[in-house]
Amino acid sequence: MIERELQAITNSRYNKGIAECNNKELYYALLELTKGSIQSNKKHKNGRKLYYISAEFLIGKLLSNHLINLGLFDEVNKILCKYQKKLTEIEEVEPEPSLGNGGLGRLAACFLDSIATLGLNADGIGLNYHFGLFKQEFDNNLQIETINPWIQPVSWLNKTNRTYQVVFKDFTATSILYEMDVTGYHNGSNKLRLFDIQTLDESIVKNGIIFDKEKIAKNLTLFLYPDDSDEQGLLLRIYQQYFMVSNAAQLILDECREESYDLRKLHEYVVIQINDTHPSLIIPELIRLLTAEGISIDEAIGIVSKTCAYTNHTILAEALEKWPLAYLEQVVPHLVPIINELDARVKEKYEDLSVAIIDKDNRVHMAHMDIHYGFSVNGVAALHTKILKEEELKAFYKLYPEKFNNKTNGITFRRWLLHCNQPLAQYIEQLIGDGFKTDAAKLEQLLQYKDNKEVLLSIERIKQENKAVLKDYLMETQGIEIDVNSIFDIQIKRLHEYKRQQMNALYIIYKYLEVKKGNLPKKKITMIFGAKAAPAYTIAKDIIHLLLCLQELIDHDPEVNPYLKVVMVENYNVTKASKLIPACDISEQISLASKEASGTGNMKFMLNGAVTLGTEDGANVEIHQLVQDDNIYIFGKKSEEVIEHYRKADYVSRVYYEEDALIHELVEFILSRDMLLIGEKRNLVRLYNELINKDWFMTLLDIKDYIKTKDQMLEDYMDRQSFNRKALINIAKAGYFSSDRTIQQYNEDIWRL
Ligand code: B1N
Repeated sequence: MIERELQAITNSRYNKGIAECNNKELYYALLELTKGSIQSNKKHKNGRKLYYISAEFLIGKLLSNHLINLGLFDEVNKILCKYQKKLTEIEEVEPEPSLGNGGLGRLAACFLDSIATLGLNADGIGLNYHFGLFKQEFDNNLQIETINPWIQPVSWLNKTNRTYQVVFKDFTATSILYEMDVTGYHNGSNKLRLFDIQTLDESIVKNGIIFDKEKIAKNLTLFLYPDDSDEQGLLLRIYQQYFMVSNAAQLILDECREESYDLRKLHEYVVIQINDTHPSLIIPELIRLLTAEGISIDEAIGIVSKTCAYTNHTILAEALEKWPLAYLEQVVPHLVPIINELDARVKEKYEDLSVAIIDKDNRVHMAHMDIHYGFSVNGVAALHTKILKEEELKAFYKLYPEKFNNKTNGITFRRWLLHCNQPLAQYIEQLIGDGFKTDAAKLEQLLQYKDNKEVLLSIERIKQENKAVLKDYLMETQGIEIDVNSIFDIQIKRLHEYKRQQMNALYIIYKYLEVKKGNLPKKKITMIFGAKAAPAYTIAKDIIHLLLCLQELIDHDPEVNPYLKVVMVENYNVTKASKLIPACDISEQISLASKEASGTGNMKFMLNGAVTLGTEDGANVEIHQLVQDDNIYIFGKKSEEVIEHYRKADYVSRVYYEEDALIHELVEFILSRDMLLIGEKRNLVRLYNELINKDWFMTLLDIKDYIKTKDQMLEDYMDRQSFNRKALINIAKAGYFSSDRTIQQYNEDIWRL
């Protein structure tokens, strides 16, 4: 049946049979076939509807995702096999939309998958960035940014007729709405709705990612969060945010009108989840639009406050948005009176100025607006929510204890197990049946095999198979040769000092020096990194430089390269994650305790049988509780202690550097003769000084414990059976981190759809 359909498509498109088509032609044929098979969810026409608004949806490639969800994956694979074609090769043709930076955007994508799977009535709303996040290239051991065009004439995007006017101070933009289907696992579909500006001009981008930041009408949806280090960058970000939420608000009210809903009862029909503060301007915008309908400002504020819910994703001060009122005056002056009114009401009610929306420097605290004028505030892991309540948002928790709740993040097992690790998924099915595919908690049934030698050996063999696949992939894509008989230690995530890739780099230096001294590891270690640094984040780029230099140094050192290999994967993205994660032995989750709100890579690794090496931070804390001490490697200072250091401002990295001989040696190595021969002096010196004089994220505080714990882990790895047992227990306990569970909790506690 499917075969005939595919045959018909290739015939009409290319005048060829399946056998004669190349991978590109087959990709477009499969795209057409898949699109034609998607059915929308009409079940909930009259229920409450969720709008999940987010500046980012890091959806990854979609072909296999849809095929799995539609139940067509196995059949299509078989058909292709018959014609000696491979889906994995066809997938290479599909461009990856990079509509997200990292965890926050990927979370939104996992949520859409689970929302559709659970049959909930919901849409995602965001922006259609033409070049998404930049593409990363390495040149001379430095990161270079180029554009990542992903939109093609034929794609998963569908153009609609919907268009709105969005009024800015200096011009009025006309929008156009694109939509993508979001399929649920064996259950209908929802929509991801991406707004674009009609006047966009891709040709204004020159030299990498440089473009004229003042031509808003031409640049508005070119990039996701462009460089925000200068004033024009910040202004552009406000333009983008308002464009997104004004479109969203108009769309939401239109859909209510189409159903003849009473806008005074908006909250009965609509719930809006504000994903971090990027969409927060929806609050004043909705109030503005409701008052334009003749509703009083009092009532409008009341309605909106019952409709909006806010998720916080970070406590990092620099990521908490505070817009200068003067900027808002420049871009959206019509919102300013409303924001002033919202602030005045807060100031009238509460004496504590720390909860004000507009501070004494005339900056608008977006999160404060969300908390006062939304009905729910949630953190994304137990520890993170605790810190919000007890530290960062303590004053607000006192005012509104009932609004605060935790929703520990999750990941979709369709992409992060069924698709990325088919050998493991099939083996699990063989052992415990396929119930885990719809009820992730059933993975616990694997525990009955935790001492079964044969099963443990099979788990090891599957990992080995996945390592071989990764080896071929790295050879093909980057010409890098890795040894499948080494331990794969992987740290993949955005580059940020709080995530402490620099600490891992110091470990590499430590191992390098150990080998030089003749202390050889029992087994070769392959340290793999993938990370993009924000174009304006100098120190992050210096850390990439350090890693690339270490890679080169070790590659060219025959004394060391039999024992140690460093690989920096270029342009790390969702596609690369799905190749790296199934091959991993050691999952690096080493952020400074209290700083990583949750992490979701940690969950993906665990699900694929990697063992975590991590601090008591974010969701690592919950992983630790689930797998217990024997099946995770925890090190470093706890969040209370870290927070205490910040409170007292008593952490001085130089003391660690001066008083500990090993730390001294590792840091000095950055400026060693060998390193300066390979790297750029300016970058290495800057990083060296940062570590000694600032080290805001306390690398030197935890480095010794990190080295000790990692070495213990490498030692324990040698007992294959016992390490495989840890892997199995991690897989078995990963069920809790299914985003289906997370979404069920959002629905029960917040959305009530
Ligand atoms: O959100 C993820 C968490 O798992 C991570 O721990 C957290 O770091 C991440 C400004 C952010 N928090 N904040 C952002 C993204 C883009 C931007 O422009 C902030 N990303 C996170 C999912 O909860």
